[in-house]
Amino acid sequence: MKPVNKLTEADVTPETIFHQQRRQVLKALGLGAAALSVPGGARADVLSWFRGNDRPPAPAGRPLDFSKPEAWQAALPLTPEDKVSGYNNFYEFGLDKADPAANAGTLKTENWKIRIDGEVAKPLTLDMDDIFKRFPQQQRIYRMRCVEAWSMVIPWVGFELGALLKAVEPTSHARYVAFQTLYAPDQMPGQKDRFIGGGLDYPYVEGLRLDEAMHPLTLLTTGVYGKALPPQNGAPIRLTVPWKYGFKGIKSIVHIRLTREQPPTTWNQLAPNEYGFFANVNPHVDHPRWSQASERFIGSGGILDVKRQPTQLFNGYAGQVASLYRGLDLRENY
Ligand SMILES: Nc1nc2c(c(=O)[nH]1)N[C@H]1C(S)=C(S)[C@@H](COP(=O)(O)O)O[C@H]1N2
Ligand SMILES: [Mo]
Repeated sequence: MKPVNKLTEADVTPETIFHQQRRQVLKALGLGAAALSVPGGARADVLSWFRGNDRPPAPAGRPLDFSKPEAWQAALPLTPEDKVSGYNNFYEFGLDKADPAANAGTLKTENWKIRIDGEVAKPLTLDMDDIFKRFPQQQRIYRMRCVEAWSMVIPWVGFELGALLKAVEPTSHARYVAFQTLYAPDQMPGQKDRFIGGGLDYPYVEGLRLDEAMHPLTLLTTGVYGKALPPQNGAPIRLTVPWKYGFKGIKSIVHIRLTREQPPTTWNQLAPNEYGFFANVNPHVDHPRWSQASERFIGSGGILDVKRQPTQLFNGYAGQVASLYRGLDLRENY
């Protein structure tokens, strides 16, 4: 077990739990120790996956109304729903991939409010009814790439963050957008206990440059697989930025603030040399402790059918977003 302040995203399954589960995993895999002679983070991840797959599918959320614009229905093999909602990172509910599905039922999403303020002419507080009334929902099939080198393809339901930002009328000083997750230690055990929460500072915070936030690919997401987000995926509203590593996709948002200065972000504060502000998916810029050249695609296969595939620059969205970073050194600005 690493000291709490040295925990990083890909290295978080406590050794004790790992050793407890190890025999069970080996048995289930029908394999010897050689199968697990991979780096610690990846090994813990294999373990997590096994445990996640062992779980019943997540309870379905309420069906949503949405359109399916042709341009966004990418013809890619989808990650099955039980994996999208059974294999999660949401450290407020524990570090293991199966923990959010098991523990996030305590999240209270009724009467949710989201506040948008800061460098805007028209600050707003919206509830979810207001959101659904003002912003028509769309299904969009996006790739999702976690910094831990696994990936999914997910049919999200949501709307462009840019539409909400236009409604609040950013001032000429607005250059960044800061996001904050709910802070409610009574509902989120990881916010009360540093061991459960992995030593992150809570509330979880994230940020984008204003031009990234205004990009049409950037969504506020309210559903997945046609239904309201289950709590483990960040109910009732979370961010989806498909060309960036998954940790930018902050969950269960209560506050959006437009700012002049670049806002602090949770993973960057924990380990600035490992997790940058930009976090653009990039096969040529490795994480200090593992390669980003390829990724494990989590599809419909079993644990032995994990498909390794090349990582794509900007996660396959370079055609749409590369112009945002013209002239920027992507190695320095990771
Ligand atoms: N509040 C909060 N948001 C979060 C996280 C978290 O721990 N807490 N994990 C991030 C990470 S690392 C990833 S990969 C994605 C995972 O989203 P998913 O579980 O819906 O696939 O959520 C991101 N958003
Ligand atoms: Mo992640």
